[in-house]
Amino acid sequence: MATSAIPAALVKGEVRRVSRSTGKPAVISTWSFGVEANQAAMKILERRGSALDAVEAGVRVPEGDPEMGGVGYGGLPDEDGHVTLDSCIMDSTGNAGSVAFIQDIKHPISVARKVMERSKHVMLVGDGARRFALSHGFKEENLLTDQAREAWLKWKEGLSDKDNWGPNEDHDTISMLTQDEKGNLAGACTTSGLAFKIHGRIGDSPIIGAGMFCDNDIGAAGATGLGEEVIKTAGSFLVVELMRQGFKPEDACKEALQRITRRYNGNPDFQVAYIALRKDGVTGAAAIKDGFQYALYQSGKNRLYDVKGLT
Ligand code: SD4
Repeated sequence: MATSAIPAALVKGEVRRVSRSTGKPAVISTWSFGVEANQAAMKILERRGSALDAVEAGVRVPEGDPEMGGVGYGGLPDEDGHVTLDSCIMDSTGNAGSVAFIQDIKHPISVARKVMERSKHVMLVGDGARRFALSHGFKEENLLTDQAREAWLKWKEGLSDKDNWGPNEDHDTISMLTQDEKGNLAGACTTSGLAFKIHGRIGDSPIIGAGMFCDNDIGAAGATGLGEEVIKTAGSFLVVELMRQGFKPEDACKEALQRITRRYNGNPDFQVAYIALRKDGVTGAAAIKDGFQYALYQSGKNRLYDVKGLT
């Protein structure tokens, strides 16, 4: 993990079991690939690592695995055949880093963390982000797998004008929220975004407050689904602000989704889902359509949950 900031001792070494009774530590993440990602994050937390190290380690799992849901390496390309990635990360002090429309770098989340820790900026885009990554020792790699290229060719041959936002389509974003033993929170969101999108399209995932938001006094939230709708409602920020106003995590997620569904007469034909983790360890999730799953690792159990859609 040369280009990751996670201390090696937290990745390998002796596990020190921590208290199971408080709900801390906790990891929640989107979709079924979240189960394996949670495992990696919890490994860090059990060794008393930070929420930030854990969240980075967690989302690196699907980012690096071509078989796992198409986050990062193996992600479906844009309409021109380019895999372009969006990622953001936020820590318990309110620091944030982000990269958008970055190409040829396998672990954009670690680049986002470098932007947060090694630059004065929050967000780097495109070739600038790639060059920043290369200057920090990341390797240039072809991220388009044969499987993803075949899917792209099929899409082109079909001259389809449809994207893949239907509720039953594969989803390809991991949002993850972590709480460490000290109670500190962190969040990350990383994706290859909408398949066959227009070259240059950036979704919600790298946008702080849209794809993910973390406020260490209140809680954290993360999104998946149609990014354009998440951006227009400042989705993750809204979920956290609703929790600040007293909404329970699940109710905050539902209320934030209703800001979207109201604009479509209560029945949009796309999916958006949120996950939330409150400062006291209570979690929640909601989705517009059936089919959303999230993984929660808390009190010693790592489980996948189905969420019933609101519409
Ligand atoms: C995007 N929100 O780029 C992401 C895609 C996603 O499950 O979440 N897919 O709009």
